[in-house]
Amino acid sequence: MERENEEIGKNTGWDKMVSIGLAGKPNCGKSTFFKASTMVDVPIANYPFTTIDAHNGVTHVRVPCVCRELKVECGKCVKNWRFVPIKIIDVAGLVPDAHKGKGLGNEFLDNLRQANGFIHVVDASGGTDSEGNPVNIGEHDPVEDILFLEKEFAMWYFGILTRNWGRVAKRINLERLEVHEALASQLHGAGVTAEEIRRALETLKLDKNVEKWSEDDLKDLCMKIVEMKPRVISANKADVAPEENIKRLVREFDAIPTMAEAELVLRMAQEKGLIEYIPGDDDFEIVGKLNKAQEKALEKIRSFMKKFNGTGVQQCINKLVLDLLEMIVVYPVEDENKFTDSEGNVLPDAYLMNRGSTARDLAYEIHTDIGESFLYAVDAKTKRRLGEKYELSDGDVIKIVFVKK
Ligand SMILES: Nc1nc2c(ncn2[C@@H]2O[C@H](COP(=O)(O)OP(=O)(O)OP(=O)(O)O)[C@@H](O)[C@H]2O)c(=O)[nH]1
Ligand SMILES: [Mg+2]
Repeated sequence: MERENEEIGKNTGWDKMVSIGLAGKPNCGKSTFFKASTMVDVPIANYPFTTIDAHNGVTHVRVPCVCRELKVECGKCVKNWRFVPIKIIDVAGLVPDAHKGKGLGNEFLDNLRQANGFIHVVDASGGTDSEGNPVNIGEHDPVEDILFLEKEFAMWYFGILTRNWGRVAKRINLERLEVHEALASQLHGAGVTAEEIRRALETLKLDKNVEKWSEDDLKDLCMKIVEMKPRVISANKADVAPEENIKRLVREFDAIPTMAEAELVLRMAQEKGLIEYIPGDDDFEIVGKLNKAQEKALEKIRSFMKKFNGTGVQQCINKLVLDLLEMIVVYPVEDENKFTDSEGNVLPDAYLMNRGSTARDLAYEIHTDIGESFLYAVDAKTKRRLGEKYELSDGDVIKIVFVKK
């Protein structure tokens, strides 16, 4: 797996890859989640600031492979589950007042700006305080951590916007600029898009004249912008969390109960040939010889998985990318009859695309030259010819026909 990370790092696709960030206070389990989902070795320990430098790795979204529907063998999936690569970023923990430089401060926020969305890892057990120091289980309220993280992000945006506010507001009026676009150019470095700002503005009734906005107006706007960023709450350490914490996090924040540690154990046991496990499944099979301690540990994990439908790790990733970022998977092929590339590989690639993308967008995604010389596409399932504006559906198998130079 580590080799895969290096290889992907070298090709240009790395920059274009969908990326998700792991956010949260110190000691909540971000690196455990990261290591489990990438199998990249990173330090994990029960004290704050174990992680100092950000790590990038490759994890996967799990989708049903289209080979089953097409009744072909593709050799690219695991028991008809296809794992489509995305980038995941593990960062240092965030403590209150990070935006003022406390803890490791703004560096953390900078490392996350390329992320399309976040998994906010929360210590649902309440066994660590707001700075990640161990306390008794149930002593700290995890909801506080969610609210504080959102506020930190908002204050970070606010800090950027207020830096040049007078000048920016004047320019918006003088040059009649679109407010969301002008603000997006300020917040670009923080990874905020014009669309997120536009939607945030829609929910607020701010004065048409931006020069009349108060500091509180700007703060409100920043809080709304944070709400627009796709994020999933991972209620981690659910194995030791009080029941009412889990219930509340699920009910109020749509959180996913997670046991990142279990996912890590399962992936390592799988690598050693002790078990058969497909990430995202709600069970596993023991196939190797285990000692008593291993058996006991795995049975504890199995009962967690039965209760919560899996370890929660794959569920968080899938929910963020497929439900919140609204991405679909399409399969480009060169031979629409055999579903292969030019070398005969069946369904060689699976691309994550934004819902609403067109056949031409797919052509550009494959290669700029193919996008520019696009003629038409073919739906390999029906053999129908498709125009450039055809809107892709999840699971489409598409051949692009273009002018060869
Ligand atoms: N019980 C339990 N403990 C967990 C779980 N996931 C992680 N831990 C433990 O939580 C502690 C912190 O884990 P890390 O992954 O280092 O946490 P982090 O958020 O990366 O911490 P920093 O890098 O310091 O910000 C370690 O002792 C882990 O073993 C879980 O699902 N259940
Ligand atoms: Mg860490």
